[in-house]
Amino acid sequence: MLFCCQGSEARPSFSLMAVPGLASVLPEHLAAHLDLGAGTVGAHPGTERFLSDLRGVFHDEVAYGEALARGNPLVYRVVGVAPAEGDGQLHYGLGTLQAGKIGQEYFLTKGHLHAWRPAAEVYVGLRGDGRMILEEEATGRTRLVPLGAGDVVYVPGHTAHRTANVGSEPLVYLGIYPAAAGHDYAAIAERNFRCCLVEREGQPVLVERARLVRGAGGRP
Ligand code: PAN
Ligand code: ZN
Repeated sequence: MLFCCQGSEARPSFSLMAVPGLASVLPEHLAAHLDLGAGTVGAHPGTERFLSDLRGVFHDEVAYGEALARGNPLVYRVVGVAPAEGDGQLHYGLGTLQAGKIGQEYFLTKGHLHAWRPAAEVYVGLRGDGRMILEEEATGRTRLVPLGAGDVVYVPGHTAHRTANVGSEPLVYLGIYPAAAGHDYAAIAERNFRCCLVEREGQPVLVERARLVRGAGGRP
């Protein structure tokens, strides 16, 4: 086995990622602590999405503009961890999605397809009350599934996915996916999801985007 040295510490080199077993992963990537309150995974850096990063995501552009004029809140944060690359390896991410709405539509993530379309993903809800919107790429067929504390969601390959917070506390969840999955945001940025998750009489309801009037508070 080859090692590279940093100071007195000998550690496996990333040039050995093809080596199977423990040597393929840096020791500090074998275990990490999730802080569900802070939304952190050890000291791994996160990506933050503010309301201004989500232009075009919400159907009610008037409500979006008004909300942005009032401030630019953090909507969600994702800490992605890539312990190893290569066939069979996994990556994971801890998501923390704030509670809120734009018009009648709940705060949600941008959503994406995996660049490697067959890549599936498992989500585990850790805190809060959320939903996942799953949309089959080829047909637009859509499913709404619960993602709250204790819920597990299986996202099949070839399926666009996004999370929404339908509660009043931050929604915290873990997503685990193949290292080779990659993230394709372009297709979603172009056409968005077919359905929106809006509040109707206090309940989250999935409504076809085409049936919602833009800028009219989400009413059909
Ligand atoms: C998740 C997502 C996370 C943020 O880790 O990346 O929920 O959503 P967006 O990536 O759509 O902004 C995942 O599905 N990874 O594959
Ligand atoms: Zn994903």
